[in-house]
Amino acid sequence: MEIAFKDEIIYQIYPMSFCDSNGDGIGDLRGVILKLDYLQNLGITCIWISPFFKSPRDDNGYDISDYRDVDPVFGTLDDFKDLMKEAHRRKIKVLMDLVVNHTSDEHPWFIESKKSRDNPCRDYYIWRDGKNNGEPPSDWGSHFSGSAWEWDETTGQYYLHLFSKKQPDLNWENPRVRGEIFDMMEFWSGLGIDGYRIDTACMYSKNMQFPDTGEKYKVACEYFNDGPRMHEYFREMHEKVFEKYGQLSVGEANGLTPYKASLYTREDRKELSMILQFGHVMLNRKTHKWANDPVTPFDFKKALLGWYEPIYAYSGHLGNYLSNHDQPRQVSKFGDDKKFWKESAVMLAMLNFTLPGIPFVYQGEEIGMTNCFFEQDEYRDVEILNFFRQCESEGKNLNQYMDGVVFNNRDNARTPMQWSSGINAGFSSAHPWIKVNPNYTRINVEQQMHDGDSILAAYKKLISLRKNHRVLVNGNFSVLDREHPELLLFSRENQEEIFLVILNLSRRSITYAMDLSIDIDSFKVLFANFTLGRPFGNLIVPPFGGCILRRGSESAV
Ligand code: TEU
Ligand code: CA
Repeated sequence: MEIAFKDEIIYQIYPMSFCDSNGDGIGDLRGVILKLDYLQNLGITCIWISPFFKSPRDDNGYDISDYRDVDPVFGTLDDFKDLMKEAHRRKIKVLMDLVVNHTSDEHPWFIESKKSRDNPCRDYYIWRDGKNNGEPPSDWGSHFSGSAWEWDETTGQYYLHLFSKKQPDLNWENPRVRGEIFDMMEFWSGLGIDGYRIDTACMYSKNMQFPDTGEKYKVACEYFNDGPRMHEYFREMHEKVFEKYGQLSVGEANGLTPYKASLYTREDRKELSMILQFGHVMLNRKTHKWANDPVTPFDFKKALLGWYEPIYAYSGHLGNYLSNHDQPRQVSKFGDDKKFWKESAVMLAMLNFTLPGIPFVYQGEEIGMTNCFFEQDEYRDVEILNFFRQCESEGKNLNQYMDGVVFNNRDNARTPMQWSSGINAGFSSAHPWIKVNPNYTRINVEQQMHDGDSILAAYKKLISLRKNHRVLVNGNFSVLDREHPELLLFSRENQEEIFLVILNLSRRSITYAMDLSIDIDSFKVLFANFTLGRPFGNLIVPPFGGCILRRGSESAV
Protein backbone atom coordinates (compact mmCIF):
# COMPACT_ATOMS: atom_id res chain seq x y z
CA MET A 1 0.00 0.00 0.00
CA GLU A 2 1.37 3.40 -0.83
CA ILE A 3 1.36 6.09 1.83
CA ALA A 4 0.11 9.50 0.93
CA PHE A 5 2.85 12.00 0.20
CA LYS A 6 5.09 9.24 -1.21
CA ASP A 7 5.64 11.33 -4.35
CA GLU A 8 6.91 14.36 -2.47
CA ILE A 9 10.30 15.95 -3.01
CA ILE A 10 10.85 17.86 0.23
CA TYR A 11 13.19 20.89 0.41
CA GLN A 12 14.34 22.05 3.84
CA ILE A 13 14.62 25.79 4.34
CA TYR A 14 16.60 27.19 7.28
CA PRO A 15 14.94 30.60 7.15
CA MET A 16 17.70 32.60 8.89
CA SER A 17 20.09 31.65 6.08
CA PHE A 18 17.87 31.33 3.02
CA CYS A 19 17.01 34.80 1.67
CA ASP A 20 16.91 38.23 3.37
CA SER A 21 14.18 40.38 1.81
CA ASN A 22 14.46 43.46 4.03
CA GLY A 23 18.19 44.06 4.36
CA ASP A 24 18.72 43.24 8.03
CA GLY A 25 21.20 40.43 7.38
CA ILE A 26 18.78 37.70 8.47
CA GLY A 27 16.66 35.54 6.16
CA ASP A 28 12.89 35.88 6.44
CA LEU A 29 9.52 34.61 5.19
CA ARG A 30 9.21 37.18 2.41
CA GLY A 31 12.63 36.01 1.30
CA VAL A 32 11.18 32.49 1.02
CA ILE A 33 8.29 33.84 -1.08
CA LEU A 34 10.81 35.50 -3.42
CA LYS A 35 12.39 32.09 -4.07
CA LEU A 36 9.25 29.96 -4.59
CA ASP A 37 9.61 30.19 -8.37
CA TYR A 38 13.18 28.89 -8.06
CA LEU A 39 11.95 25.97 -5.95
CA GLN A 40 9.08 25.23 -8.33
CA ASN A 41 11.50 25.31 -11.26
CA LEU A 42 13.76 22.86 -9.41
CA GLY A 43 10.77 20.51 -9.16
CA ILE A 44 10.22 20.75 -5.41
CA THR A 45 6.72 19.71 -4.27
CA CYS A 46 6.98 20.43 -0.55
CA ILE A 47 9.00 22.69 1.73
CA TRP A 48 9.87 22.11 5.42
CA ILE A 49 10.65 25.47 7.01
CA SER A 50 12.73 25.38 10.21
CA PRO A 51 11.13 27.41 13.05
CA PHE A 52 10.03 30.99 12.32
CA PHE A 53 8.05 31.46 15.56
CA LYS A 54 8.70 34.06 18.28
CA SER A 55 12.02 33.15 19.86
CA PRO A 56 15.04 34.72 21.60
CA ARG A 57 17.01 32.60 19.08
CA ASP A 58 19.30 31.04 21.65
CA ASP A 59 19.10 27.97 19.40
CA ASN A 60 18.17 29.86 16.22
CA GLY A 61 14.45 29.41 16.74
CA TYR A 62 14.38 25.91 18.24
CA ASP A 63 13.60 27.75 21.50
CA ILE A 64 10.09 29.06 21.08
CA SER A 65 8.56 31.77 23.27
CA ASP A 66 5.24 32.08 21.40
CA TYR A 67 4.01 29.15 19.29
CA ARG A 68 1.25 31.17 17.68
CA ASP A 69 3.10 34.08 16.21
CA VAL A 70 5.86 34.73 13.72
CA ASP A 71 9.04 36.29 15.14
CA PRO A 72 9.35 39.89 13.84
CA VAL A 73 12.78 39.05 12.46
CA PHE A 74 11.07 36.59 10.09
CA GLY A 75 8.06 38.82 9.38
CA THR A 76 4.41 38.70 10.39
CA LEU A 77 1.58 36.20 10.51
CA ASP A 78 0.25 37.90 7.38
CA ASP A 79 3.58 37.23 5.67
CA PHE A 80 3.14 33.57 6.63
CA LYS A 81 -0.40 33.54 5.21
CA ASP A 82 0.98 35.04 1.98
CA LEU A 83 3.66 32.37 1.91
CA MET A 84 1.03 29.64 2.27
CA LYS A 85 -1.04 31.15 -0.54
CA GLU A 86 1.94 31.59 -2.86
CA ALA A 87 3.30 28.10 -2.13
CA HIS A 88 -0.06 26.41 -2.67
CA ARG A 89 -0.59 28.41 -5.86
CA ARG A 90 2.56 26.69 -7.11
CA LYS A 91 1.39 23.28 -5.83
CA ILE A 92 4.07 23.35 -3.16
CA LYS A 93 3.05 21.95 0.24
CA VAL A 94 4.36 23.51 3.45
CA LEU A 95 5.56 21.63 6.56
CA MET A 96 6.30 23.48 9.77
CA ASP A 97 8.80 22.44 12.41
CA LEU A 98 7.05 21.15 15.53
CA VAL A 99 9.39 21.87 18.46
CA VAL A 100 7.53 20.55 21.50
CA ASN A 101 10.05 18.66 23.60
CA HIS A 102 10.84 22.05 25.13
CA THR A 103 10.00 25.71 24.91
CA SER A 104 12.15 28.79 25.38
CA ASP A 105 12.69 29.83 29.00
CA GLU A 106 11.07 33.10 27.86
CA HIS A 107 7.81 31.36 27.00
CA PRO A 108 4.96 32.65 29.30
CA TRP A 109 4.34 29.09 30.47
CA PHE A 110 7.87 28.86 31.87
CA ILE A 111 7.84 32.39 33.26
CA GLU A 112 4.74 31.37 35.22
CA SER A 113 6.08 27.92 36.11
CA LYS A 114 9.22 29.28 37.75
CA LYS A 115 7.32 31.85 39.86
CA SER A 116 6.41 29.39 42.63
CA ARG A 117 6.18 25.71 43.41
CA ASP A 118 2.39 25.89 43.50
CA ASN A 119 1.96 27.92 40.33
CA PRO A 120 -0.72 26.40 38.03
CA CYS A 121 1.93 26.07 35.32
CA ARG A 122 4.52 24.51 37.64
CA ASP A 123 4.12 21.00 36.23
CA TYR A 124 4.15 22.13 32.63
CA TYR A 125 7.87 21.56 33.07
CA ILE A 126 10.05 19.08 34.96
CA TRP A 127 11.19 20.38 38.34
CA ARG A 128 13.06 18.30 40.94
CA ASP A 129 14.91 18.82 44.26
CA GLY A 130 18.64 18.44 44.10
CA LYS A 131 20.40 15.61 45.89
CA ASN A 132 21.18 16.03 49.58
CA ASN A 133 24.78 16.85 48.75
CA GLY A 134 23.68 19.83 46.67
CA GLU A 135 24.16 17.95 43.40
CA PRO A 136 21.52 18.12 40.62
CA PRO A 137 18.72 15.49 40.72
CA SER A 138 20.71 13.16 38.45
CA ASP A 139 24.00 13.04 36.56
CA TRP A 140 22.32 13.51 33.16
CA GLY A 141 24.12 15.67 30.59
CA SER A 142 22.65 18.12 28.10
CA HIS A 143 23.10 17.58 24.32
CA PHE A 144 24.63 21.06 24.48
CA SER A 145 27.28 20.32 27.15
CA GLY A 146 27.15 20.43 30.93
CA SER A 147 24.36 19.23 33.17
CA ALA A 148 20.81 18.67 31.90
CA TRP A 149 19.60 20.34 35.13
CA GLU A 150 19.61 24.07 35.86
CA TRP A 151 19.23 25.48 39.39
CA ASP A 152 16.47 28.04 39.99
CA GLU A 153 17.13 30.15 43.08
CA THR A 154 13.55 31.49 43.33
CA THR A 155 11.93 28.14 44.01
CA GLY A 156 15.01 26.20 45.15
CA GLN A 157 14.66 23.43 42.60
CA TYR A 158 16.27 22.31 39.33
CA TYR A 159 14.52 22.14 35.96
CA LEU A 160 15.36 19.65 33.20
CA HIS A 161 16.74 20.81 29.84
CA LEU A 162 18.01 18.16 27.44
CA PHE A 163 19.29 20.98 25.23
CA SER A 164 20.37 24.49 26.22
CA LYS A 165 19.43 25.86 29.64
CA LYS A 166 17.20 28.32 27.76
CA GLN A 167 15.21 25.32 26.47
CA PRO A 168 13.38 23.83 29.48
CA ASP A 169 11.78 20.44 28.74
CA LEU A 170 8.00 20.27 28.74
CA ASN A 171 6.35 17.69 30.96
CA TRP A 172 4.47 15.49 28.53
CA GLU A 173 3.08 13.40 31.38
CA ASN A 174 0.81 16.41 32.05
CA PRO A 175 -2.38 16.09 29.93
CA ARG A 176 -2.74 19.90 30.04
CA VAL A 177 0.59 20.24 28.25
CA ARG A 178 -0.50 17.77 25.54
CA GLY A 179 -3.79 19.66 25.23
CA GLU A 180 -1.95 22.99 24.77
CA ILE A 181 0.20 21.44 22.04
CA PHE A 182 -2.66 19.86 20.13
CA ASP A 183 -4.55 23.20 20.33
CA MET A 184 -1.50 24.97 18.91
CA MET A 185 -1.31 22.43 16.08
CA GLU A 186 -5.01 23.06 15.37
CA PHE A 187 -4.17 26.78 15.01
CA TRP A 188 -1.53 26.15 12.34
CA SER A 189 -3.59 23.44 10.67
CA GLY A 190 -6.36 26.00 10.37
CA LEU A 191 -3.90 28.20 8.45
CA GLY A 192 -3.38 25.39 5.94
CA ILE A 193 -0.16 23.71 7.11
CA ASP A 194 0.26 20.46 5.14
CA GLY A 195 2.20 18.71 7.86
CA TYR A 196 5.00 18.77 10.40
CA ARG A 197 8.64 17.89 10.79
CA ILE A 198 8.73 16.79 14.41
CA ASP A 199 11.81 17.91 16.35
CA THR A 200 13.51 15.37 18.67
CA ALA A 201 10.50 13.18 18.00
CA CYS A 202 11.14 10.33 20.47
CA MET A 203 12.35 12.25 23.52
CA TYR A 204 9.05 13.34 25.10
CA SER A 205 8.41 10.29 27.32
CA LYS A 206 11.13 10.29 29.99
CA ASN A 207 11.91 7.94 32.86
CA MET A 208 10.44 10.22 35.50
CA GLN A 209 12.62 8.73 38.24
CA PHE A 210 15.63 10.30 36.49
CA PRO A 211 18.04 7.54 37.51
CA ASP A 212 21.77 8.26 37.38
CA THR A 213 23.68 6.88 34.42
CA GLY A 214 26.84 6.43 36.48
CA GLU A 215 28.74 8.80 34.19
CA LYS A 216 28.65 12.55 34.95
CA TYR A 217 26.98 14.55 32.15
CA LYS A 218 26.28 11.48 29.99
CA VAL A 219 23.41 12.23 27.58
CA ALA A 220 21.02 9.71 29.10
CA CYS A 221 19.36 8.47 25.90
CA GLU A 222 18.50 5.17 27.61
CA TYR A 223 16.19 7.10 29.93
CA PHE A 224 14.53 9.57 27.54
CA ASN A 225 14.62 8.13 24.03
CA ASP A 226 11.76 5.99 22.72
CA GLY A 227 10.20 6.07 26.21
CA PRO A 228 7.16 4.09 27.42
CA ARG A 229 4.43 6.55 26.39
CA MET A 230 5.82 7.76 23.03
CA HIS A 231 3.46 5.63 20.89
CA GLU A 232 0.50 6.71 23.00
CA TYR A 233 1.43 10.39 22.48
CA PHE A 234 1.81 10.01 18.71
CA ARG A 235 -1.41 8.02 18.36
CA GLU A 236 -3.17 10.86 20.15
CA MET A 237 -1.45 13.44 17.92
CA HIS A 238 -2.34 11.40 14.82
CA GLU A 239 -6.00 11.13 15.80
CA LYS A 240 -6.42 14.74 16.91
CA VAL A 241 -4.39 16.46 14.19
CA PHE A 242 -2.68 14.51 11.41
CA GLU A 243 -5.65 12.31 10.47
CA LYS A 244 -8.15 15.13 10.92
CA TYR A 245 -6.26 17.37 8.46
CA GLY A 246 -4.69 14.70 6.25
CA GLN A 247 -1.20 15.87 7.12
CA LEU A 248 2.30 14.51 6.60
CA SER A 249 4.40 13.90 9.73
CA VAL A 250 8.16 13.42 9.69
CA GLY A 251 9.80 12.44 12.97
CA GLU A 252 13.44 13.38 13.62
CA ALA A 253 14.36 10.21 15.47
CA ASN A 254 17.89 9.45 16.61
CA GLY A 255 18.69 6.22 18.44
CA LEU A 256 16.02 3.86 17.09
CA THR A 257 16.44 0.52 15.35
CA PRO A 258 14.67 -0.23 12.06
CA TYR A 259 12.12 -2.37 13.88
CA LYS A 260 11.40 0.31 16.47
CA ALA A 261 11.19 2.89 13.68
CA SER A 262 8.61 0.73 11.92
CA LEU A 263 6.44 0.84 15.05
CA TYR A 264 6.29 4.63 14.60
CA THR A 265 5.84 4.64 10.82
CA ARG A 266 3.83 1.55 9.76
CA GLU A 267 0.56 2.73 8.22
CA ASP A 268 -1.59 0.57 10.48
CA ARG A 269 0.04 2.11 13.57
CA LYS A 270 -1.54 5.51 12.80
CA GLU A 271 1.35 7.50 14.26
CA LEU A 272 3.91 9.11 11.89
CA SER A 273 4.32 9.04 8.10
CA MET A 274 8.07 8.49 8.29
CA ILE A 275 11.19 9.15 10.35
CA LEU A 276 14.61 10.61 9.65
CA GLN A 277 17.13 8.19 11.16
CA PHE A 278 20.74 8.97 12.13
CA GLY A 279 22.66 5.77 11.39
CA HIS A 280 24.74 7.18 8.53
CA VAL A 281 25.28 10.70 9.86
CA MET A 282 26.80 9.64 13.20
CA LEU A 283 29.38 7.22 11.74
CA ASN A 284 32.34 9.58 12.24
CA ARG A 285 31.27 10.55 15.78
CA LYS A 286 31.26 7.16 17.53
CA THR A 287 34.20 7.83 19.86
CA HIS A 288 33.11 11.35 20.78
CA LYS A 289 30.53 13.89 19.61
CA TRP A 290 33.39 16.08 18.37
CA ALA A 291 35.49 13.26 16.91
CA ASN A 292 36.05 12.84 13.20
CA ASP A 293 36.54 9.08 13.20
CA PRO A 294 37.60 7.53 9.89
CA VAL A 295 34.67 6.23 7.84
CA THR A 296 35.21 3.91 4.86
CA PRO A 297 32.86 3.75 1.87
CA PHE A 298 31.90 0.29 3.11
CA ASP A 299 30.98 1.74 6.54
CA PHE A 300 28.73 4.24 4.76
CA LYS A 301 27.19 1.50 2.58
CA LYS A 302 26.55 -0.79 5.55
CA ALA A 303 24.97 2.04 7.57
CA LEU A 304 22.54 2.73 4.72
CA LEU A 305 21.72 -0.92 4.03
CA GLY A 306 21.43 -1.57 7.78
CA TRP A 307 18.40 0.71 7.67
CA TYR A 308 16.90 0.52 4.20
CA GLU A 309 16.57 -3.24 3.95
CA PRO A 310 15.00 -4.04 7.33
CA ILE A 311 12.75 -0.96 7.55
CA TYR A 312 10.93 -2.04 4.41
CA ALA A 313 10.79 -5.62 5.57
CA TYR A 314 8.92 -4.21 8.59
CA SER A 315 6.72 -1.94 6.39
CA GLY A 316 8.18 1.17 8.01
CA HIS A 317 8.97 4.42 6.16
CA LEU A 318 12.05 6.63 5.99
CA GLY A 319 12.86 10.07 4.68
CA ASN A 320 16.10 10.04 2.65
CA TYR A 321 18.60 12.72 3.63
CA LEU A 322 22.33 13.34 3.69
CA SER A 323 22.19 16.94 4.91
CA ASN A 324 20.25 19.24 7.17
CA HIS A 325 20.82 22.28 9.40
CA ASP A 326 22.45 20.12 12.08
CA GLN A 327 24.83 18.16 9.85
CA PRO A 328 27.99 18.99 7.88
CA ARG A 329 27.54 19.65 4.17
CA GLN A 330 27.13 16.25 2.45
CA VAL A 331 29.63 16.84 -0.36
CA SER A 332 32.27 17.55 2.32
CA LYS A 333 31.19 14.66 4.54
CA PHE A 334 30.31 11.79 2.20
CA GLY A 335 31.90 13.11 -1.02
CA ASP A 336 34.99 15.13 -1.83
CA ASP A 337 34.59 18.92 -1.90
CA LYS A 338 37.90 19.44 -3.63
CA LYS A 339 39.16 16.97 -6.24
CA PHE A 340 35.80 15.31 -7.01
CA TRP A 341 33.42 18.08 -5.96
CA LYS A 342 30.92 17.89 -8.84
CA GLU A 343 31.13 14.13 -9.37
CA SER A 344 30.54 13.34 -5.71
CA ALA A 345 27.77 15.93 -5.29
CA VAL A 346 25.89 14.38 -8.22
CA MET A 347 26.55 10.80 -7.11
CA LEU A 348 25.16 11.61 -3.64
CA ALA A 349 22.09 13.15 -5.24
CA MET A 350 21.58 9.97 -7.25
CA LEU A 351 21.80 7.99 -4.02
CA ASN A 352 19.27 10.20 -2.25
CA PHE A 353 16.74 10.14 -5.08
CA THR A 354 16.91 6.40 -5.83
CA LEU A 355 16.92 4.84 -2.34
CA PRO A 356 13.41 3.85 -1.24
CA GLY A 357 11.97 6.64 0.90
CA ILE A 358 10.94 10.26 0.45
CA PRO A 359 13.89 12.43 -0.61
CA PHE A 360 14.80 15.55 1.37
CA VAL A 361 16.98 18.26 -0.17
CA TYR A 362 18.63 20.70 2.25
CA GLN A 363 19.02 24.25 1.00
CA GLY A 364 22.29 24.63 -0.93
CA GLU A 365 23.02 20.93 -1.45
CA GLU A 366 21.53 21.31 -4.95
CA ILE A 367 24.46 23.53 -5.93
CA GLY A 368 27.10 21.60 -3.99
CA MET A 369 27.56 24.00 -1.09
CA THR A 370 30.44 22.89 1.12
CA ASN A 371 31.60 23.07 4.72
CA CYS A 372 33.07 26.42 5.72
CA PHE A 373 36.09 27.21 7.91
CA PHE A 374 35.31 29.48 10.89
CA GLU A 375 37.72 31.40 13.11
CA GLN A 376 36.80 30.82 16.76
CA ASP A 377 34.92 34.15 16.99
CA GLU A 378 32.95 33.42 13.82
CA TYR A 379 30.97 30.51 15.27
CA ARG A 380 27.31 31.22 16.06
CA ASP A 381 25.79 27.89 17.12
CA VAL A 382 24.91 27.44 20.79
CA GLU A 383 25.92 23.77 20.59
CA ILE A 384 29.53 24.49 19.69
CA LEU A 385 29.85 27.67 21.77
CA ASN A 386 28.69 25.72 24.85
CA PHE A 387 31.27 23.05 24.07
CA PHE A 388 34.03 25.69 23.90
CA ARG A 389 32.86 27.04 27.27
CA GLN A 390 32.76 23.54 28.77
CA CYS A 391 36.30 22.79 27.59
CA GLU A 392 37.49 26.06 29.08
CA SER A 393 35.74 25.52 32.43
CA GLU A 394 37.00 21.95 32.66
CA GLY A 395 40.48 22.88 31.51
CA LYS A 396 40.22 20.51 28.54
CA ASN A 397 42.57 21.08 25.61
CA LEU A 398 40.23 22.03 22.76
CA ASN A 399 42.88 21.23 20.16
CA GLN A 400 42.31 17.49 20.63
CA TYR A 401 38.78 18.00 19.28
CA MET A 402 39.34 20.70 16.68
CA ASP A 403 39.37 18.31 13.69
CA GLY A 404 35.90 17.09 14.68
CA VAL A 405 34.71 20.57 15.64
CA VAL A 406 35.72 22.01 12.27
CA PHE A 407 34.21 19.08 10.38
CA ASN A 408 30.99 18.47 12.35
CA ASN A 409 29.90 21.86 13.67
CA ARG A 410 26.38 22.86 12.64
CA ASP A 411 27.39 26.31 11.37
CA ASN A 412 28.87 24.49 8.36
CA ALA A 413 25.30 24.02 7.15
CA ARG A 414 24.05 27.46 8.20
CA THR A 415 26.16 29.78 6.06
CA PRO A 416 23.92 31.92 3.83
CA MET A 417 22.44 30.34 0.71
CA GLN A 418 24.69 31.23 -2.22
CA TRP A 419 22.39 32.80 -4.85
CA SER A 420 25.01 34.71 -6.86
CA SER A 421 28.60 35.91 -6.93
CA GLY A 422 27.34 39.35 -5.86
CA ILE A 423 27.73 40.93 -2.42
CA ASN A 424 27.00 38.46 0.40
CA ALA A 425 26.30 35.80 -2.26
CA GLY A 426 23.05 37.56 -3.12
CA PHE A 427 21.64 36.50 0.26
CA SER A 428 21.38 39.96 1.77
CA SER A 429 22.23 43.59 1.10
CA ALA A 430 23.38 43.86 4.73
CA HIS A 431 26.16 42.14 6.65
CA PRO A 432 24.77 38.62 7.27
CA TRP A 433 24.27 37.22 10.79
CA ILE A 434 26.83 34.52 9.98
CA LYS A 435 29.86 34.30 7.70
CA VAL A 436 29.28 33.74 3.99
CA ASN A 437 31.33 30.82 2.66
CA PRO A 438 34.13 32.50 0.66
CA ASN A 439 33.64 30.02 -2.19
CA TYR A 440 30.32 31.71 -3.08
CA THR A 441 32.03 33.44 -5.99
CA ARG A 442 32.31 30.09 -7.78
CA ILE A 443 29.52 28.08 -6.14
CA ASN A 444 26.18 29.84 -6.56
CA VAL A 445 22.75 29.41 -8.14
CA GLU A 446 23.21 32.11 -10.78
CA GLN A 447 26.40 30.51 -12.07
CA GLN A 448 24.74 27.07 -12.35
CA MET A 449 21.26 28.13 -13.55
CA HIS A 450 22.34 28.21 -17.17
CA ASP A 451 24.89 25.43 -17.15
CA GLY A 452 23.39 22.14 -18.34
CA ASP A 453 26.33 20.27 -16.81
CA SER A 454 26.02 21.81 -13.33
CA ILE A 455 25.07 20.13 -10.07
CA LEU A 456 21.86 22.16 -10.12
CA ALA A 457 21.04 20.83 -13.59
CA ALA A 458 21.66 17.28 -12.33
CA TYR A 459 19.26 17.83 -9.43
CA LYS A 460 16.58 19.11 -11.83
CA LYS A 461 17.03 16.07 -14.07
CA LEU A 462 17.00 13.61 -11.16
CA ILE A 463 13.88 15.17 -9.67
CA SER A 464 12.17 15.02 -13.03
CA LEU A 465 13.32 11.42 -13.48
CA ARG A 466 11.86 10.52 -10.11
CA LYS A 467 8.55 12.15 -11.03
CA ASN A 468 8.38 10.29 -14.35
CA HIS A 469 9.29 6.87 -13.03
CA ARG A 470 7.21 5.68 -10.09
CA VAL A 471 9.49 2.70 -9.74
CA LEU A 472 11.54 5.02 -7.52
CA VAL A 473 8.47 5.60 -5.37
CA ASN A 474 6.94 2.13 -5.22
CA GLY A 475 9.56 -0.23 -6.66
CA ASN A 476 10.99 -3.13 -4.71
CA PHE A 477 14.48 -2.59 -3.36
CA SER A 478 17.04 -5.33 -3.91
CA VAL A 479 20.71 -5.05 -3.08
CA LEU A 480 23.29 -6.60 -5.39
CA ASP A 481 26.85 -7.60 -4.45
CA ARG A 482 26.35 -6.59 -0.83
CA GLU A 483 29.99 -7.19 0.12
CA HIS A 484 31.58 -4.91 -2.47
CA PRO A 485 33.61 -2.44 -0.36
CA GLU A 486 33.20 0.60 -2.60
CA LEU A 487 30.31 0.07 -5.02
CA LEU A 488 26.69 0.27 -3.92
CA LEU A 489 24.52 -1.61 -6.37
CA PHE A 490 20.79 -2.04 -6.07
CA SER A 491 17.69 -2.41 -8.18
CA ARG A 492 14.26 -0.86 -7.94
CA GLU A 493 11.56 -2.88 -9.72
CA ASN A 494 7.82 -2.71 -10.28
CA GLN A 495 5.47 -4.06 -12.94
CA GLU A 496 6.48 -1.45 -15.52
CA GLU A 497 10.24 -1.30 -15.27
CA ILE A 498 13.45 -2.09 -13.46
CA PHE A 499 16.16 0.40 -12.53
CA LEU A 500 19.72 -0.67 -11.82
CA VAL A 501 21.66 1.85 -9.71
CA ILE A 502 25.47 1.60 -9.54
CA LEU A 503 27.26 4.10 -7.27
CA ASN A 504 30.95 4.36 -6.44
CA LEU A 505 31.08 5.68 -2.88
CA SER A 506 34.89 5.95 -3.02
CA ARG A 507 37.56 8.12 -4.55
CA ARG A 508 39.07 5.10 -6.35
CA SER A 509 38.32 4.04 -9.92
CA ILE A 510 36.64 0.62 -9.79
CA THR A 511 36.67 -1.99 -12.52
CA TYR A 512 33.64 -4.18 -12.13
CA ALA A 513 32.49 -7.30 -13.93
CA MET A 514 28.69 -7.35 -13.80
CA ASP A 515 27.01 -10.53 -12.62
CA LEU A 516 26.22 -12.34 -15.84
CA SER A 517 22.83 -13.37 -14.54
CA ILE A 518 21.80 -9.79 -15.18
CA ASP A 519 21.41 -9.18 -18.89
CA ILE A 520 22.88 -5.74 -18.37
CA ASP A 521 23.12 -4.97 -22.07
CA SER A 522 19.33 -5.01 -22.25
CA PHE A 523 19.42 -1.88 -20.05
CA LYS A 524 19.70 1.71 -21.23
CA VAL A 525 21.56 4.52 -19.44
CA LEU A 526 18.95 6.85 -17.99
CA PHE A 527 21.35 9.07 -16.03
CA ALA A 528 25.07 8.98 -15.24
CA ASN A 529 27.86 11.30 -14.15
CA PHE A 530 30.37 9.43 -16.33
CA THR A 531 30.37 7.85 -19.79
CA LEU A 532 29.66 4.11 -19.86
CA GLY A 533 31.22 2.13 -22.69
CA ARG A 534 29.24 -0.79 -24.06
CA PRO A 535 29.16 -3.65 -23.40
CA PHE A 536 28.30 -2.74 -19.82
CA GLY A 537 29.51 -6.11 -18.66
CA ASN A 538 32.95 -4.82 -17.70
CA LEU A 539 32.32 -1.47 -16.10
CA ILE A 540 35.02 1.01 -15.14
CA VAL A 541 33.36 3.25 -12.55
CA PRO A 542 35.42 6.39 -11.88
CA PRO A 543 35.76 7.97 -8.43
CA PHE A 544 32.27 8.90 -7.16
CA GLY A 545 30.87 7.67 -10.46
CA GLY A 546 27.20 6.85 -10.57
CA CYS A 547 24.75 5.58 -13.15
CA ILE A 548 21.07 4.72 -13.32
CA LEU A 549 20.22 2.08 -15.91
CA ARG A 550 16.68 1.27 -16.98
CA ARG A 551 14.92 -1.64 -18.63
CA GLY A 552 11.21 -1.41 -19.40
CA SER A 553 9.04 -4.46 -18.78
CA GLU A 554 8.29 -4.51 -22.49
CA SER A 555 11.93 -5.36 -23.16
CA ALA A 556 12.30 -7.71 -20.21
CA VAL A 557 13.37 -11.10 -21.47
O1 TEU B 1 18.12 18.34 16.87
C1 TEU B 1 18.13 17.26 17.78
C2 TEU B 1 19.41 16.57 17.60
O2 TEU B 1 19.46 15.42 17.34
C3 TEU B 1 20.62 17.41 17.71
O3 TEU B 1 21.09 17.22 19.03
C4 TEU B 1 21.67 17.00 16.69
O4 TEU B 1 21.76 15.59 16.62
C5 TEU B 1 23.01 17.52 17.10
O5 TEU B 1 22.86 18.89 17.26
C6 TEU B 1 24.07 17.21 16.04
O6 TEU B 1 25.30 17.76 16.46
C7 TEU B 1 16.91 19.08 16.87
C8 TEU B 1 17.07 20.24 15.90
O7 TEU B 1 17.25 19.71 14.58
C9 TEU B 1 18.27 21.05 16.35
O8 TEU B 1 18.57 22.09 15.42
C10 TEU B 1 17.94 21.64 17.71
O9 TEU B 1 19.08 22.32 18.19
C11 TEU B 1 17.55 20.54 18.71
O10 TEU B 1 16.64 19.59 18.18
C12 TEU B 1 16.83 21.17 19.90
O11 TEU B 1 15.58 21.65 19.46
CA1 CA C 1 15.49 39.88 6.88
